[in-house]
Amino acid sequence: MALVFTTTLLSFLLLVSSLGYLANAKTHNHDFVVQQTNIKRLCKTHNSITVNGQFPGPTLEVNNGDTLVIHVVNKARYNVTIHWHGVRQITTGWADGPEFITQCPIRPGGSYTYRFTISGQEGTLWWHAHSSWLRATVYGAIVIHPKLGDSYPFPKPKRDSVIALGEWWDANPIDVIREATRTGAAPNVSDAYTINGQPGDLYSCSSKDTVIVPIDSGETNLIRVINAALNQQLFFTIANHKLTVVGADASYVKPFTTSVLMLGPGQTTDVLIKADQAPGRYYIAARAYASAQGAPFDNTTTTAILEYKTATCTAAKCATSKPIMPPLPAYNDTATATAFTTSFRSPRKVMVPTEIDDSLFITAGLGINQCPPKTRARNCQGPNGTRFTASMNNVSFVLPSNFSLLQAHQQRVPGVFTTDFPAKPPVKFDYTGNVSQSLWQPSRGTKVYKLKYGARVQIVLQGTNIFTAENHPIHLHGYDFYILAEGFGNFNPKTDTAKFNLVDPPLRNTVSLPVKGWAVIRFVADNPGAWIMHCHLDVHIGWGLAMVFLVDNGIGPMQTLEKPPPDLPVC
Ligand SMILES: *[C@@H]1O[C@H](CO)[C@@H](O)[C@H](O)[C@H]1NC(C)=O
Ligand SMILES: *[C@@H]1O[C@H](CO)[C@@H](O)[C@H](O)[C@H]1NC(C)=O
Ligand SMILES: *[C@@H]1O[C@H](CO)[C@@H](O)[C@H](O)[C@H]1NC(C)=O
Ligand SMILES: *[C@@H]1O[C@H](CO)[C@@H](O)[C@H](O)[C@H]1NC(C)=O
Ligand SMILES: *[C@@H]1O[C@H](CO)[C@@H](O)[C@H](O)[C@H]1NC(C)=O
Ligand SMILES: *[C@@H]1O[C@H](CO)[C@@H](O)[C@H](O)[C@H]1NC(C)=O
Ligand SMILES: *[C@@H]1O[C@H](CO)[C@@H](O)[C@H](O)[C@H]1NC(C)=O
Ligand SMILES: *[C@@H]1O[C@H](CO)[C@@H](O)[C@H](O)[C@H]1NC(C)=O
Ligand SMILES: [Cu+2]
Repeated sequence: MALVFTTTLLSFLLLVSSLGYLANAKTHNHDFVVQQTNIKRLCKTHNSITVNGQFPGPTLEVNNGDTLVIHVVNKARYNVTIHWHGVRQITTGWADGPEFITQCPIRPGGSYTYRFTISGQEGTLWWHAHSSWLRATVYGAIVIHPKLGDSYPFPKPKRDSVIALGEWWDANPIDVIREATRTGAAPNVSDAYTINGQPGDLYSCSSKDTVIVPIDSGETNLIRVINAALNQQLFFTIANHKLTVVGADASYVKPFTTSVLMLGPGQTTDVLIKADQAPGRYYIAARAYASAQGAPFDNTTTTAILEYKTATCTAAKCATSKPIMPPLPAYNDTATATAFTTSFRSPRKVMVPTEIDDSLFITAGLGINQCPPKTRARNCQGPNGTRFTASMNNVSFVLPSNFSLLQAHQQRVPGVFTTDFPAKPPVKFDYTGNVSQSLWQPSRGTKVYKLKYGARVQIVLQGTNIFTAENHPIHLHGYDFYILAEGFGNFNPKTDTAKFNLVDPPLRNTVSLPVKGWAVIRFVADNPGAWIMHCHLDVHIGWGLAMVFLVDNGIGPMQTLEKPPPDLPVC
């Protein structure tokens, strides 16, 4: 009797509290009009693609638990889709956004409404176009505050600022990628990096628009850093100020203090900054972490200004002073990048899957395709008359063109993909040694790896030295994963398994795969759908550095992919 009473009371209390929670959760409606907009940067005006004429696009500000309904209208001349980077999209896979994976593109003149709920995520995420190179100008922040009534796991910051790092071409980015696709060569590198869309004082015609980040003496502020650059890992620092990292990819982390951050494209890092310096102006700066030896990269530096708004620091005294410039690590400073990426821990002990159902070993790296005889030389401008490519487990991923993978999966359309993505490399070799050129040419395919609902998955990601080794920011859609360990050289199960952090590993959606190294991640496949895992350098995804997990439905509506929305774009 007593037990029955207790459980009834308990479920009543649970019902009341979940109703209370539902009452607090809000639905935010937004219209995103993708359109051409004149934007002047580096002394020249370009007709760029933006959302609502804004660059960067609008910031979406929500509380954990809220629902977003975003009506996207495509008034531009390109196909477009929007991806909500890092949002788990549990059972709402149709709203994830990568073109030809979860939907066909929204064609010029078309529209699509994305509906999804933010659940259990707090911190900073972002949204961006997931079609060709449109995300160069089509991106914005997603700021997720704690649920109403909940607090941050640190004292409430006085101010909250977003810093989105971007990459600017003094050209149409779509022309840049189309030219590279035609020639087979690497695409032109960018001409500037940007902070909230502005290159800053070190570039021509830019100083008058340099972004100012306000701070007042004594206060502690939250800065949400997003790497929205297309193709470049970036170091980030603020002159004379320590940064206390408190979150990444919309999960809190055990706080640690550093003077420099390194973010791969796709990653976010939330930091607290205390105004404990003499009132004045301090540069916020970012420039490349370029891990590939000898490859060209944009070696410029973007800046914004951290400006004290103190009474004693009036316009006359401070606002005209030259900001202090911080030192930045050398472009190839892998030691600093590694010291940073290995400092992350979850705030407390977490439930890491210990038994594994699907154990994968996936190589990730570049390749080159020999040009078949009779191919025109102008289409073979890669190294020594080849074309650049890239692969995972020697499969260079090819996007379908007549169905999205999720549609093909759901409607059982044959001939769109095969389910034979290999769980291990087809050939074992010294991945980080001097790789024989006979192994440099991957095969092509639209191959997926099937997972049962609830499967516990481990992936050893292994970088290769094929053509050139480099750091790859590997991003998984639909999931956050624990990063158990990372290291250099070839992963060795005999010695490296002992290094796994099974206690408090960080939870991320993008892992920085070390140059000539490996990383191990684990997740539970508790979200049905078609989820792409890819390098977040757009130049590499275009070359095929991607694969897709197809995750089955489980039991009941909470474990089943919703029906496709009626306005889902079809090919
Ligand atoms: C790429 O760079 C080359 C060399 O500077 C230039 O001639 C070409 O026009 C650029 N391509 C695009 C699409 O901007
Ligand atoms: C950037 O690279 C160019 C050549 O591409 C070189 O002339 C210049 O000195 C480099 N700048 C820096 C700051 O390294
Ligand atoms: C980094 O680059 C400098 C020259 O710019 C070179 O002397 C040094 O050996 C490089 N370090 C590494 C680790 O590649
Ligand atoms: C290109 O050719 C040169 C000379 O034959 C050779 O030394 C080099 O290894 C080749 N590079 C590639 C990427 O094939
Ligand atoms: C979709 O495209 C693939 C590859 O071009 C082709 O093999 C398949 O038959 C097409 N499927 C349908 C239903 O048109
Ligand atoms: C890599 O192997 C090739 C072919 O075996 C050889 O020609 C080359 O010298 C080697 N390079 C290095 C750096 O060992
Ligand atoms: C990849 O597959 C191609 C084609 O089958 C083969 O020539 C090449 O050696 C393979 N490379 C690796 C690294 O497995
Ligand atoms: C735009 O998307 C459609 C499918 O919806 C596709 O057939 C077409 O090739 C795409 N256009 C470009 C330029 O990619
Ligand atoms: Cu990559």
